[in-house]
Amino acid sequence: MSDAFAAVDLGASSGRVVVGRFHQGELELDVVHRFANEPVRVGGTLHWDILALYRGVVEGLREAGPVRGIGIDSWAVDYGLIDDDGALLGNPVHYRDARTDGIAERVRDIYDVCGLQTLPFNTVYQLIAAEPTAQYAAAHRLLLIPDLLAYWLTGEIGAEYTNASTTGLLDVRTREWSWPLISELGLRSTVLPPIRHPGDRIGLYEGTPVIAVGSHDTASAVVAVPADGSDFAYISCGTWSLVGLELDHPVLSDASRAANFTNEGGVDSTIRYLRNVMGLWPLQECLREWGSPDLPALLAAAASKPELAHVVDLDDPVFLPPGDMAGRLRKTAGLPADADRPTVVRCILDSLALAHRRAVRQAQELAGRQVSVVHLVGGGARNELLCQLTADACGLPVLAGPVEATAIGNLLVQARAAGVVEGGLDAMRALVRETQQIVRYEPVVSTAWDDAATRVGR
Ligand code: ADP
Ligand code: LRH
Repeated sequence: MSDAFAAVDLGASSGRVVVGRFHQGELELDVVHRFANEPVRVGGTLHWDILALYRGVVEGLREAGPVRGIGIDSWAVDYGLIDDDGALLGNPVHYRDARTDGIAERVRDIYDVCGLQTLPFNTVYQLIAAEPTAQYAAAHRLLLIPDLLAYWLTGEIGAEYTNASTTGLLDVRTREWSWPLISELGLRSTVLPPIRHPGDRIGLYEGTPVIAVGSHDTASAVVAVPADGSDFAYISCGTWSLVGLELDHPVLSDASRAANFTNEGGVDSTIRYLRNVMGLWPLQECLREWGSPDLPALLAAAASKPELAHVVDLDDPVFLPPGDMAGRLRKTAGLPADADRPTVVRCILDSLALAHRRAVRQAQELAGRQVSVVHLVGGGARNELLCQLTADACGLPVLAGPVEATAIGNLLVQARAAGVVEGGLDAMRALVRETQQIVRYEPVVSTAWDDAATRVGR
């Protein structure tokens, strides 16, 4: 088994189990299992297919063979409720479901407590939506998605800190559940399990230790940003683009609140100061509608379209829910109904690069920090056009990769807990730099990006 560990990484678009082997300063990755993550609409509500995901996890762990540890991460904010017997109450609801529409507007501003960007689907708003239901009344515990899967594997209950920091119910200063806020909102404190931290041992699955990692996928991705030093911005680019900086302390100023920047908890007591940008979700949705055409061919065709001819403000919540994405884009961008697919794709990528630029600039202003490079990790690092456009838009070099940063961050935290890797974030990042492929994109500076920013009014 040598020094092998298994990372279970569930993204909103797919799941995978990755085995990482650490040997004499090398890290060899093997994606042993990939599986689809396909939400299901039942009775008007959009759900995750949690049992299909669990099957993918178990099959992947079987493929992984003997390992020294297992770590689980997934997208944030969503949860399952279990009853007194430990049985799951209903299928976890997808954060893009409409049940939280209008809830955030009804609740007092809680930025001073949790330091989070107001997103309609933050757990706190989902719980307020669920509060009148029989299911919530019957709930014994709330388990965030990675904690639910870890519970099924080990029988142990807990709430991993980095993911708990996305709920809106954690106090950003004390890093504990905010009991006063929970009671003020009329939520039941007993459903929230004790907090555990990356590196803690959760329990055993068939004799193998399950280790808490940065179970929020973005927290694990940030661990594996191959930065040298601290003057970098990161973009964790997949279904979402999480764009920001790594800080020692939260920024809770009025300007930060107004710009809707978030202070999420990171590995090793860092703060992930970032903004959720719509990411590759609009592209994913268009591809789904179009019957999954070949992506590289479509991107090549989009690359030959004129730059910045059509841009939209991708942060507009109109793009949040699933369905008829190309139609919404054409309408917002003022594109003719018969605009071809490469034109729509080009509009998405130009607009995404513009949104990246805005968030990178705002993060620096709000945190009072200057960066010299932008690291782009996740599936988006495979999109050469997007990486180049992001460099051009930001006027900064983009270092793209690793694609599987989240799984690598997950593996590194486990390996460190087992004593196989030593040191802090700097040491872990040096290992990523030395062992993974990273591509550099130099910016082509142009005032066209300033004009485009003016056109979308941001
Ligand atoms: P998540 O973790 O949110 O599910 P990923 O980090 O796996 O997302 O990234 C998925 C995205 O990666 C897809 O939406 C797609 O746009 C991009 N991607 C995947 N493969 C390619 C490819 N061959 N070329 C360009 N982009 C790709
Ligand atoms: C990315 C992510 C992001 C959250 C969103 C719900 O996968 O975890 O950090 O805001 O999903």
